[in-house]
Amino acid sequence: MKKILALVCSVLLISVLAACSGNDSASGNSGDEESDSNGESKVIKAGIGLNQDHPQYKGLLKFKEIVEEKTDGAITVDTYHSGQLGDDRSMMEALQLGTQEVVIPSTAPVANFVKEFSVFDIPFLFPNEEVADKVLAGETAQGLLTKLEDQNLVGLAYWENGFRDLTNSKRAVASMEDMEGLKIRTMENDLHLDAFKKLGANPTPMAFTELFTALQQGTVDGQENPYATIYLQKFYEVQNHVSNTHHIYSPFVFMMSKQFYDGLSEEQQTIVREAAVEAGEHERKLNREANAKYLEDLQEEGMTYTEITPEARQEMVDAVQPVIDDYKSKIGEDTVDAIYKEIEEAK
Ligand code: TK8
Repeated sequence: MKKILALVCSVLLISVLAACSGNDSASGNSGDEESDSNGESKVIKAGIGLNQDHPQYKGLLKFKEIVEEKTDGAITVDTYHSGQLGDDRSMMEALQLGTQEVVIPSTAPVANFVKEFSVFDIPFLFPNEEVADKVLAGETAQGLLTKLEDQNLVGLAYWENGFRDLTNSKRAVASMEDMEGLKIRTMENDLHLDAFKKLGANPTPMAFTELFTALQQGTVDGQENPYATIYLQKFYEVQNHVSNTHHIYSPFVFMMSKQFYDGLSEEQQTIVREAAVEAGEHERKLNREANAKYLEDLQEEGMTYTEITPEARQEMVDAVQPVIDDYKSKIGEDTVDAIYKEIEEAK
């Protein structure tokens, strides 16, 4: 009897010891750090909200390729699309907690963490992509990337979402009048909300991960995104009308968890920073080709396309000006003035 009891106790003891050692590796952080200093591989968990067909995901695969090649596998990148890891905001919070390493959100939700990023969400700010490229490579925009460090985030590069265009299931929109009362989903950004209210719509802030279902169920009538997103996310299945409002140019911000970034060697920090920029150029090229191509495909899928006349667009520009004036101080006068100056210089 005693022998059996002793045997049972020793088996129990061994399994408890084994379980304790498993926990360490599960949390991954501390264990990895020790092993990291010994040169074992590090894993970047990178998530986006768009699906695997979108240029943003192709760009992320390019980032993976460059990082894994240049670090000889010392850093590997696990990629997740279609909001598998959450929406833009929740993924940024995961970076702050150190449970995820990379996310590439639009600037609109980023403004909830660093208010100055709302400067990029001023309606009708950029006249075209060329000017946007120059300004995003400029002093003020690059300076804003460093501001993310106050939030335990590291901004490595700007990628492109693109000019946003309005779609809806109710009626063709040729002017502000046609927008009257339309329930429009916006990103989680107060400036977007107030601008659409000024345009006469009835806006609702919502995470991208909830958008398709909300359109399908009629919770909202419409939304606004670049043509590539409208097509590749199959919004044509739940929307009937598209107009080239081009009301906002949305950049993406490629960002990394500061905790993870600070744990890298200097050489590895340079590699991930340069890879984010190079993969961003690749993404931007694919994204422009996609936005140019998919407007036609949307019409082939049965959506009606309405061209906004210069007069109708000017009416919208004038209507939102009071909102822009109001947000100048909220965003930060210096940042807004600097960006407007750089836009003039870039034209
Ligand atoms: C995807 C979003 C999306 C954005 C939006 O995560 O929320 O409408 O345009 O691209 O970042």
